[in-house]
Amino acid sequence: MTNTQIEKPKIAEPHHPPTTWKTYFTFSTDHKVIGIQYIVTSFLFFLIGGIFAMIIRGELITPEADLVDRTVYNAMFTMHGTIMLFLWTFPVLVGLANYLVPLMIGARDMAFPRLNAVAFWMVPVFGIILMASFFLPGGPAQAGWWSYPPVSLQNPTGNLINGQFLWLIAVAISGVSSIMGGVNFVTTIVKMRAPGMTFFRMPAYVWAVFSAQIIQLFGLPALTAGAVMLLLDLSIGTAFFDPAKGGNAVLFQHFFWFYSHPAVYVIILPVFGIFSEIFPVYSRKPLFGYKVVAVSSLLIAGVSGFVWVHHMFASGTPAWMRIVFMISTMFVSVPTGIKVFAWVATIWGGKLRLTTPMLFALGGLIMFVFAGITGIMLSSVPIDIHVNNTYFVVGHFHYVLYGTVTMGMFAAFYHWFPKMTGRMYYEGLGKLHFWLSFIGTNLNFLPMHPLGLQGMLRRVASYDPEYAFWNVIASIGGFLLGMSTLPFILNMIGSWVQGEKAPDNPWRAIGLEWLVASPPPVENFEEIPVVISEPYGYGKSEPLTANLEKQELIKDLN
Ligand code: HEM
Ligand SMILES: [Cu+2]
Repeated sequence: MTNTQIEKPKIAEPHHPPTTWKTYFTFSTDHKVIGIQYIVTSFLFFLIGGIFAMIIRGELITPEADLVDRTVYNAMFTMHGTIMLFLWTFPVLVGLANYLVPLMIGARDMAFPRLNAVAFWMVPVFGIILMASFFLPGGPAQAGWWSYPPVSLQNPTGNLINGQFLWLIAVAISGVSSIMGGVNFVTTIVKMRAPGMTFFRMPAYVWAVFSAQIIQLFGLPALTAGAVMLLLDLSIGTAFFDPAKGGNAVLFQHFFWFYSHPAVYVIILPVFGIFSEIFPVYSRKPLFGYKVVAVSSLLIAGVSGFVWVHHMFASGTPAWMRIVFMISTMFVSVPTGIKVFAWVATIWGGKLRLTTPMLFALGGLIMFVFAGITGIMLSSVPIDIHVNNTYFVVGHFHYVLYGTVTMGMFAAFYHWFPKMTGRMYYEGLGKLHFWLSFIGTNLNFLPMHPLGLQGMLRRVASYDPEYAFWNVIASIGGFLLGMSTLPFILNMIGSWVQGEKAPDNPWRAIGLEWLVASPPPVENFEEIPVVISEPYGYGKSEPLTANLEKQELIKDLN
């Protein structure tokens, strides 16, 4: 099929009604509406996961288990981790990619708009299924976000429909939804690019989404199959993973991590892409080493498929296998280091504008470097054997998930907010949000590293009083992070309702999405752009397209 064959029926469709707030509650097939639906839905779940985090930190502010019942504590960390990953991080990133990818490659929509809408509507469905487990006898799942058997097979109430059962159904639906998304993104990027938009003219963000979605396609079937097999073990008594019946519990860990390690790159690659878009705009310089940055995303995606056993160094894994996976894991730092170098070189000597999106991106980069260092420490077998299952690991992955991914998402929200809504956000509130988040993240998660090195285990409601000091600091940081969302919510709602009207290109950025109105019309481009140059032409006076730009505009951009 060629480009025109896919697109023709869309152009021929009759006039769409304008987008109003009601549109967001419909089965819309417009990628921009779906993008915002994903973002808003997942942000609501971010708040729920955040409330659970506050309860966890409230429990841990004293050494005794005195705030909630221990089973409630188990449910809290399990649901916190599950919601933050499956209902915040994954869907919010898919939402942003949905909004941006068609605009950035000069397409009118995704390749399969209806599939896109179905994939989105599965998110509230599995979100509600997961939350419904609070109303069952025995409450939600308690086996942690990774649901290792035999713990996850315990079923203390003896009911068929229990918290773990709903958890597994939710995760399986989430997998199906994400596979649909993967098919759609990969097809869109391969097939729907505007004339002249060659692979090496695509923004680095699109390369990152492309690489991340390829991982979804090869990895997710393993997790989804593992979840279904565990569900069968739990409900109809098969024995894939149940050691008591001759099953193999470690096999589940393979299914789980074969996807869930690459999944961290599904998460982090688009955030790397966001950094690659934001640093050039606010430094007024081209992205340093653009082609290498673009290809390194694919390389990371490739290597990510061969490192999963680093989560299983303490699962009775044979020594030779540990060494192989230790080396392959360390290799990921090569393409990743290239990117970090490229961003620093982009910022270096640039005319920096420290607006909110730039602050969030810089803060995210700093915390990513820290997370990268602790990550390399963890990839080393002797260190991991020592700190496995301690707070050191929790500290490490929160620097990734909060410090880098969530901060990167905020950078993206502020940067593309004027495009999405046609309104400007309030800079003062944005900066307040940044400083609360940056200080809160470090206060919350830095203390987890000394705690882990001293031996404090994760997933415990009570601990030895010698750990009290760092836990108090961490809880204060946690509450600060809870508060940091308030100026954000105020800013987003207030600006969307009554913010100053945004021009088409408020940041003087180069990219196809900035050549259309804010917010973009339903079909994105009245005339499909003809791309004639590489992205990030800051400081050069070449136009990006042959047909959409006015000459004065290009001069103004440099
Ligand atoms: C204010 C913000 C947050 C706080 C205070 C917080 C706190 C915590 C704590 C203390 C734990 C360990 C629980 C235990 O082992 O008993 C935990 C686990 C976890 N958190 Fe967070 N967190 C926050 C935000 C996030 C975000 C944004 C994400 C992901 C994007 C996330 C993902 C996870 C995951 C995956 C786990 C592992 C759950 C498990 O062990 O099964 N957290 N969090
Ligand atoms: Cu991993």
